[in-house]
Amino acid sequence: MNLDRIKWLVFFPVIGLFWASCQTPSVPMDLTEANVIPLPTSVEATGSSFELMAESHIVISDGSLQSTAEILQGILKPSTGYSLEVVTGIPSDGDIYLVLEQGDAEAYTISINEDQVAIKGDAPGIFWGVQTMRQLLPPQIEARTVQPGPWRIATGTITDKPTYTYRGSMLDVARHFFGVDDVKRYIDLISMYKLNYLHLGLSNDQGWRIEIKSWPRLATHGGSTEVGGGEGGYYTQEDYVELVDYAADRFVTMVPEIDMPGHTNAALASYAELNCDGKARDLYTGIEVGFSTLCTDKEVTYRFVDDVIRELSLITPGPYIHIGGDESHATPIDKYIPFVNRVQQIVTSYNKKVLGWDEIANADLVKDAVVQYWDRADNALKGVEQGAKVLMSPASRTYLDMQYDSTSPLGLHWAGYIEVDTSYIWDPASMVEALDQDDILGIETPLWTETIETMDDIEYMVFPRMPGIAEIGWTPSDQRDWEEYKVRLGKQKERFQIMEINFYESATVPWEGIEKVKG
Ligand code: IFG
Repeated sequence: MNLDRIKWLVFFPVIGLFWASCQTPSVPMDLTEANVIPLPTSVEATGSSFELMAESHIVISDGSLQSTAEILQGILKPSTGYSLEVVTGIPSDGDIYLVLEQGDAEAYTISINEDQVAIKGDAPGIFWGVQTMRQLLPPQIEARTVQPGPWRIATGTITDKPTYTYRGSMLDVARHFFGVDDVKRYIDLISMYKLNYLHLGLSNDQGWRIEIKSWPRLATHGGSTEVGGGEGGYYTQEDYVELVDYAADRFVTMVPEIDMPGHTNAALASYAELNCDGKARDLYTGIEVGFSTLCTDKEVTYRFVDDVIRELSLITPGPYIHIGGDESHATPIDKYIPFVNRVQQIVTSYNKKVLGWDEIANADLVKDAVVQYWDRADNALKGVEQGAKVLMSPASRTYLDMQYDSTSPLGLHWAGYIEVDTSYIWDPASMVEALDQDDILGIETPLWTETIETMDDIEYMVFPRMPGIAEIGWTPSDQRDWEEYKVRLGKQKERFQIMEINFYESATVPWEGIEKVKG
């Protein structure tokens, strides 16, 4: 047999097989088989595919979409190697088209045909549509180095909008301090799953984390340590504004918390006059709660609160200031109530809305106050009786500082062990008797950091439970089912691995993806 025939019979098929094996596994060409989290409201497939090409552009219908287009370009360019120039105007074949249209808040549609992907909606809706689109592409799209294509998306139409308008995460940066870059990554991760509020726990017994120019020792002294005695840290107001802007570009609204009158040892250690006995407290590096209180009898306390709330309001464009109010066991209730009432007046005097842990419902709530249910359902109901909305953060379902199970190396378990299924199988609108969906502003998943010290620790606790809680905030409960969701979650494994997310590989999830090299 001559050489030619051998080539045809052996060489080319081998090359062909090799070439095929190098191809990015193409996503299923059935759009309804896409594994998007949160589950979109409706998906219709037309059974063909769109392919992103080197000549593709990102076309925007309005200059206000420039930032979203550049964030999309930042996702696609490193892994495809395509320049994906952002231009304003009319799209050509092969382009991604972002079209600003007024409609339901945060709603979007993605229309995919063989020639174009068009994402239409209001500004946040388009950003959420971009998060959905990145999940329609192969997981390799998340790589930061050029991967082999092709980059195909199944054709069809996705129509989507959120159930709750407030879908948040709370990051406690007081027990352990996390720098600007860690918080930016956290914002990247929560916005990928359409969470739109970041509640930062800026002060607590163990640390004060935000510069207040009129009370400088709060940060310089109160921010100088943390749980375990580490060096702590704090955000200058410039750092904080950088985080607010970074979050805003991803349609995440910042909610700063100054916890009071309890959980205030860092402030009490920084300024003697804030203590009833006039003696500054020692800095505290333990994890007890409920032992501290501002001196509610002294006028200087309210000047302090006013200065703090004023400076914070000036650098917080979002509607809420969180005043804490939890676990004030060292503040007699007859002093707690007038204190919370005065603090609420201070917040509203700076045109901000009050958000507070559920204990604040024992005070006289101002208009538009929001009660964050974490512990006492009766407090949540007291809030509703006063006309407040409830932000659902039941500790037994949403506290991601809870261990997954008794073997988890990180976390606490006072609210119980919270495995991935436990954090998903519940409905905010039926969690508390007599608390209906109309009473609920939304959902928020707190991560307290007594035992959490690094970004890897954060990711271990937040992945994979946070995507499921994000789905609870976004997808109607009658469209949610754990047996179906866990399969979609399992298929996110490759994406987590490529993004180097340090996720917990829970046994409750049927994981699919690159086998982790043990060792
Ligand atoms: N409860 C405290 C938090 C934190 C948490 C740890 C609230 C509102 C226990 N208050 O949760 O400061 O210590 O799981």
